[in-house]
Amino acid sequence: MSNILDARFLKEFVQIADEMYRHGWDERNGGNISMLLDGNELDAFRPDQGPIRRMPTGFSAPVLEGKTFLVTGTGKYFKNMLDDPESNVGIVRLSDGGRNAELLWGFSDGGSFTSEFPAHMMSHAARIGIDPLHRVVMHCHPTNLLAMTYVHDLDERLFTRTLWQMSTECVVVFPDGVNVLPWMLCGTNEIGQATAEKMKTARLVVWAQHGIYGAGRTLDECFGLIETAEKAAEIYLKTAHLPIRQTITDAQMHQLEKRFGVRARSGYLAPEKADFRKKD
Ligand code: 2HA
Ligand code: ZN
Repeated sequence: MSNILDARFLKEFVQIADEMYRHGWDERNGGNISMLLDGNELDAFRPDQGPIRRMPTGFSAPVLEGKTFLVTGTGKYFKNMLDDPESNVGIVRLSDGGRNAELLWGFSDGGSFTSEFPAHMMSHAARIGIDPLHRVVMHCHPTNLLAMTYVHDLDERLFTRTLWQMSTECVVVFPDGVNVLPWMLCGTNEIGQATAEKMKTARLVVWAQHGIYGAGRTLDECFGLIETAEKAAEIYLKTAHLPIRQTITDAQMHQLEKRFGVRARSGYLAPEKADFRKKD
């Protein structure tokens, strides 16, 4: 049996957590990550061992029955993930229709999964329904995106359009845009359900005055999504108080759609014909 600490999926997971910490997105115990393990990743590491212990989840998620996740622990610091994965991270398998999580590895100091487990698991359930290759949910507290939720309209179309205008690659990286939840109490099934609902139409969900959720097929994709949106928010905050002389127009975004083969979220850009009329 191989040592799970050598597993590529675990190394990548804690490396990304460390990168997030170094970006300043995960102060103290802020943030959490979960990644669906698609089955055979674990085969080399724990042939047929039973669960270490069983932990109630407080919700039900029948579509996740039997699915296994690598997940960060409650109260754990991203700063410490790389040095000590075994106590900061766990591998859990959902059972009893999602009502219980069986610990297969990790949380070696007696810990448990993140307090945001409902938002993570419900988001996984929502994204798997849309994209069979979906794997990763990531939550963090990026400074500029968070700051933006204090000064910008929280209307999803307006919020998305502002981010798209802040850098040419934004509409290409997140053509589905950014959904926004108003401030809600974190760690609850209610915010979990609301986040999952928002995840049905976008891979980025901002929690106003708190942070952001990202979903993706890989750790890199998910990290890159948040990184791109966060950089756009930074440019917004650097320019919002200055007189704007020019921006990226909707006509230019339509050019980007064609060049990169993406479709901006329906109704978020002015129709192309309207742009042509404006130019006449
Ligand atoms: O404690 O980020 O939302 C981790 C969090 C809660
Ligand atoms: Zn948080």
